[in-house]
Amino acid sequence: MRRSSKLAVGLVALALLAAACGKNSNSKSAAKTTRTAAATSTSMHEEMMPLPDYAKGFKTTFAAPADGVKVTGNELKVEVAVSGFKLDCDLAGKDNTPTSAHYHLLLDKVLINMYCSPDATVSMQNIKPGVHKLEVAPALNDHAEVLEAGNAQTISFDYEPTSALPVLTDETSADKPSIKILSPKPGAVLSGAFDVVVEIKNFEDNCNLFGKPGVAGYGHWHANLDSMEGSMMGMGTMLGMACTNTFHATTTGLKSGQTHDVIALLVDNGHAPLHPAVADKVTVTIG
Ligand SMILES: [Cu+2]
Repeated sequence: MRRSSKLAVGLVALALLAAACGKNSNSKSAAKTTRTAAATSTSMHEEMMPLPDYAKGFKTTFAAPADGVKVTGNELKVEVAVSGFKLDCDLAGKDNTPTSAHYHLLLDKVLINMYCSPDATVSMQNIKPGVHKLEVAPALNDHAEVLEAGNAQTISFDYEPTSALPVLTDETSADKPSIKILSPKPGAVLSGAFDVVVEIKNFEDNCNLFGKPGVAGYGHWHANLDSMEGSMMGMGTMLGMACTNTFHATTTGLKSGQTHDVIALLVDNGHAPLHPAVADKVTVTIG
């Protein structure tokens, strides 16, 4: 009995996926015009479709909290159940694989972050009191999300703070933001784990604002490999996001002898690169 209901869910997911693909391929121009913020990059749907067949088997759900939970504190802890793939952030931003991926949490349809642990915490910083949506979706290494109903899950929560965090507001400065990669050094030969260490000036790095509405002068940075353009506002080649001066990276998934650019770029809370771009890069070799 269990088996057949699972199969039914799978078939529905397949049908939905097929329907979604068909719909998207017929409305490419519409998708483009609605994504003016990323006007220079290719339409997200165009890059994302079709998802590889194996993605149909990727599934994430909330083990906790329950749908409709009331949140009175300033963070919401979630527990995610994953099936059909192994959580692996070491491969994020690199080639897609049929077995490893990660998951994304989205707040009111906006990406918060990528995760590789079943437990995650969502900050209520700058969230307005009231009902909000939280979605969990499998994400391939290139961050393409599997958003179909059988793969992703959306719950709502009611934020009724007893003592809300002070709202972070625009911070304007005459000085331009900058980011510089201090490590690795250009020409470094890397093998295994390595840290990308940056120096950021005139910009407030803030994790609690991931996926929140924009606040001038605030955001975080992305560590990318080789490119900061293309699908999903340049996130297709994103190794990960950071809001401290250090990002822990690894050469896992890269081949010995290859040359790559490690790029660090400043982004806003919604993960869009600053305009004009503020970035730095170093070229390294995989040992
Ligand atoms: Cu980001």
